[in-house]
Amino acid sequence: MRRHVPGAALAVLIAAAVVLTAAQEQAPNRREFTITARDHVFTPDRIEVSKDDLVKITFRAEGRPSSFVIDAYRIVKRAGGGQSVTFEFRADQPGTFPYYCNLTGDADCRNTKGTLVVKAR
Ligand SMILES: [Cu+2]
Repeated sequence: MRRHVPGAALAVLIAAAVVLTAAQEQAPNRREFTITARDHVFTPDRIEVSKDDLVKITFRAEGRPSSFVIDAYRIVKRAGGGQSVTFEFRADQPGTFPYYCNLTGDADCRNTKGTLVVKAR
């Protein structure tokens, strides 16, 4: 037996679906973190986001200069001692990525490490 859906009701349903889809595409999750480097330690040393989040990081070097590098995202940021740098990126690659300091003036820089986790949706 065939059921008849009133045309107006169908139009409302379609309109609602279109609005929901548009909202999901236009409103990425925004995530904000402050990461501090002090005495060759990043705090926090792990951040977790979801794929396609828009990630804003304020990177601050306490004391000596430091840098913040994520190879897979081609991020290389440097902050002078006592200074901050703020940047954004879209977490479009899922996976686990190290972040580290690539400065060479100080041997301990190579031990300044953290982990970015981008979870698949
Ligand atoms: Cu360093």
